[in-house]
Amino acid sequence: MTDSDNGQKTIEIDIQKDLFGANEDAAALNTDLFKAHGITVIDIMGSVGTGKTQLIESLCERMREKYRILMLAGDLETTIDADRVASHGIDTIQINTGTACHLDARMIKVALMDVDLSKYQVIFVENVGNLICPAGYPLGAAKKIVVVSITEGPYMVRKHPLTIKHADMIIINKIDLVDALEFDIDALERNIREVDAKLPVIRVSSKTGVGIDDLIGALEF
Ligand SMILES: Nc1nc2c(ncn2[C@@H]2O[C@H](COP(=O)(O)OP(=O)(O)OP(=O)(O)O)[C@@H](O)[C@H]2O)c(=O)[nH]1
Ligand SMILES: [Mg+2]
Repeated sequence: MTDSDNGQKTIEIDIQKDLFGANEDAAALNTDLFKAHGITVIDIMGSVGTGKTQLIESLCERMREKYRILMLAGDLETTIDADRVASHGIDTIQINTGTACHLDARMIKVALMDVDLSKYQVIFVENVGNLICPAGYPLGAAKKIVVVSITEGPYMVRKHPLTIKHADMIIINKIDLVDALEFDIDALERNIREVDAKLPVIRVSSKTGVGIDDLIGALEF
C-alpha cells in the first residue's frame, strides 16, 4: 500500500499471486484431510481425449477388489466420464466447472464436504481436459500424473512444459496404436526428457491393459 501527498491510498493486488496462494493454502488443508483419513489421492491431468477416463476405468477394474475407490470427475458440463466410471461399480462425484478450465483445491473440498471419507482408500481425480490451466492449481493430491497419448504427436510435451514440470509421473497412453500410426514413441519420450530428465515415464494402453500393472506398482499401491 502506498500513500500519496493528497492522502489517497493505493493498494496493489497481484491477482495471480493471491489466487495461487489461496489455492495452495486450500490444497494444504486437503492434503491434511486425506492424510488424516489414510486416503491416497491421484490427480490425473492431460489434454482432451488422451485417455484419462479410460485409464481410470482400467485402474479401477484392477484395483477395486483390493481398494475402496472414489472418482471425482472434473468436466465443464457433462456427467459422461463419471457415468463411465460408475458403470464399473465405482462411487463417483461430478464436479461441473462451467467456464473454468481446471479444478481447484476449493472445489475438491466442497465436493467432499458431505462425503463419509472413512469409506474410501483411494480417490482418482480426473481434471478438466487440457494441458495448460491445471498446472498452477494443485489439489492436495499425493501424486499428480499427466496422461499424454501418441495420437497427439511427439512435440506437444515441449509446447506445454509447465504441466509436465508440475507432474510426478507421465503416462504415455494408446501404445496399442504405435504400429498402425508408425509412431516414434522413443522420440516422444526424448521430448519429455528434454522438459524434465528425471520424470518417471510409463507406457500403457488403457484399452488393452498393457502396462497398467506396472503403473499400479509405480503409484505404490
Ligand atoms: N486405441 C486406444 N484408444 C484409447 C486408449 N485410451 C483411450 N482411448 C480412446 O480415446 C478416446 C478418448 O478417451 P477418454 O478416456 O474419453 O479420454 P479423456 O482424456 O478422458 O477425454 P476428456 O475427458 O474428453 O478430456 C476414446 O475413444 C477412448 O476409447 C488406448 O489406450 N488405446
Ligand atoms: Mg475424460
